[in-house]
Amino acid sequence: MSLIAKCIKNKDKTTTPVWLMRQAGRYLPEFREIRTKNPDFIKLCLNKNLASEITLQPIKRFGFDAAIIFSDILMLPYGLGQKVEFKKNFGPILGKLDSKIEEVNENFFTNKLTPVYDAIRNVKENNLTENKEVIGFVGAPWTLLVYMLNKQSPKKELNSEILKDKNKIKSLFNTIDKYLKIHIKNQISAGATIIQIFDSWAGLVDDKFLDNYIYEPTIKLVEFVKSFNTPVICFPRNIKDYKKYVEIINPDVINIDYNVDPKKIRDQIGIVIQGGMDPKFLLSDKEKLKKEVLNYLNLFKDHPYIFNLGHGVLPETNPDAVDYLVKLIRDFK
Ligand code: 1CP
Repeated sequence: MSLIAKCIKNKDKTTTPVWLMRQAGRYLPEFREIRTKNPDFIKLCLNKNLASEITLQPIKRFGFDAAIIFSDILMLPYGLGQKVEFKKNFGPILGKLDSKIEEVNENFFTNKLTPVYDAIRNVKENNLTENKEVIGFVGAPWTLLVYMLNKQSPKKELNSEILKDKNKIKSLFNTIDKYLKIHIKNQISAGATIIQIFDSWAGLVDDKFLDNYIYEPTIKLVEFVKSFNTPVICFPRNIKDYKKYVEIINPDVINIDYNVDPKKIRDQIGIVIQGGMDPKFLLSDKEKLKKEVLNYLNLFKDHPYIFNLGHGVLPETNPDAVDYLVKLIRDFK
């Protein structure tokens, strides 16, 4: 049994498992080497051999307890036929959402994303992932809806007009729900042993819309994942009330961001907790990093806890700092 499975299934507290969001990515020289030769990001995600190689890079280097498949949450709009491009130093740019989306069917979608599922199969077959989890993932319905309608990161600008047409939103939520379920099912069939749902823009939703935009669409997905007997991790980044979210959604694991007080969350929430540490600590000196890591490990020593960050590893992170982080966690008694 993997350390993560012991933590989730047995609520084991004796050993803290570790993996990091964005562990496969730009802070690794071996990733940048591949990336330079593959300027089209979507094409890279659809190259099953390179995608599985990139997924395994951080496992080889650091021996993390889980491999997260190298892909992107925006593969869903791509699979639905919406144009998705990544512009250097800008982020994603999506094309117009036209009525052709209604002509998409399960075959069309699955065919477009088959290399993602093949990459999961490749990763599963590699002995590096023996006794480790293979994490498949999706964007949460709200976060995907925002990208699909806003057509760029809401960090750049969120056009409030996009949320005015309630019928359009309802119908898009239905489409997203249908294809997210297909995407989840396909990833589990290919061998994903856990599903993580990233709601990166949950923090943008006003309290009065939480039911419609966050809770209702997410509950359906969480129940769907659980129906496969597969654990589900939710990350509603910057949501104001994690306790309420957990009570309503009831995932197996909740990933917290770095703007909340981990001690308060620990005292409020009974389920397995993941993450929390500000990724910026990986940019600071060893002493500061050590103090923060030990702070999290001590806070959670009597609570089932998976070490991770409060958001993704920053591109400017030195891999030596990640090495040191993993060592601190492995040596903690
Ligand atoms: O080289 C590059 O320029 C590509 C950078 C990159 C990478 C490595 C992007 C572009 N996506 C990814 C991979 C990725 N994305 C993974 C798999 C690898 C891993 O985690 O190790 C995962 C799980 C994601 C998830 C993802 N994509 C999220 C949710 C988590 C989060 O960061 O909040 C989001 C919002 C995206 C969209 C996305 N993909 C990439 C960018 C630049 C963005 C936009 C982010 C934004 O709007 O600010």
